[in-house]
Amino acid sequence: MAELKVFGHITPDTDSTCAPIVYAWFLNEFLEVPAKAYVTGSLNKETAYVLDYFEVETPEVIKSLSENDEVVIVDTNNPEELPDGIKSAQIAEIIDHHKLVGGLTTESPISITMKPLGCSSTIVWQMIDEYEDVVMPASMAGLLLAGIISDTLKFTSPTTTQDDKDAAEVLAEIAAVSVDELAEKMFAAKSDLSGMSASDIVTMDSKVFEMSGKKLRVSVLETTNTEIAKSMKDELLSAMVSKIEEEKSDHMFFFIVDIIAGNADLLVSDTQAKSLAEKAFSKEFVDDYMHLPGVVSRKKQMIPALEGAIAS
Ligand SMILES: [Mn+2]
Repeated sequence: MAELKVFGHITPDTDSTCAPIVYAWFLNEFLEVPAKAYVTGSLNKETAYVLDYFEVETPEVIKSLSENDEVVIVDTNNPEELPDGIKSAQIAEIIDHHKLVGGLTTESPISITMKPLGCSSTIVWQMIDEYEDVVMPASMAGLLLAGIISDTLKFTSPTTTQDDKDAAEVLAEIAAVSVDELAEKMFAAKSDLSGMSASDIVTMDSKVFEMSGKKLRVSVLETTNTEIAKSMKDELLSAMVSKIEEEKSDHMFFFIVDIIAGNADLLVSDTQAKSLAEKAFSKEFVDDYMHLPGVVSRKKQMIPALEGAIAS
């Protein structure tokens, strides 16, 4: 049997890096299925910090797939967010916590585990936890815990479920780490923008959505220090304009999320995007920023609001 390639979405984050690493470990060690984890691009600072902290090697980068590849997809089910060639590869399994968007097909039945939880790492933990004899090393538990802390913003995002909290509690015990301490270090790493260009910042955590025939790029910067990013307004705006021109998308939305305060400041690429945002959130822009108290989740808050506005 060919070695399964296990990976997450493009522009990898902590969940989409850690959940595949742990799932590949589990396939190898306990199901005796040869598997190897990959990442789909370079890691952000938070994820790099987490791998370093738990002394886990950074997986090899995978950019394209062929029909000979057997793959396990984690943390997305969207072909647009997967490496080139995904439609010709043999999909063996999907594990995800995003809405089903369609587009992927298989020749035979496969395992799909999708749950409306705060992150894929929680699902991977639950799948492993079904096997009573699994002994998880501290480092693997630590990676899953980091995935949960990252995706749920330490349980403050509205996407957080009780399952995520329960999993985190057990995983923290196995990993022998404090959730608060690990979260603090991860968020500090995430907030370090040194060495990053405005273009890096506006595309680091970024997804494209098709809505009512329009292509919207929606980016998020989660940080404990919003002032650093906000002070780069002019550079950020021109990086956003260049990005949509280059890829021919219609509008770009960039949410600077304050992890501590639990709110966002929104910057948009153009005037049409401005009116769309005003309709979506019933707020006004002040000095190019729209302040959005309580808004932190792209999946549960930003996208539904924009979809509602664009459809009406
Ligand atoms: Mn995730």
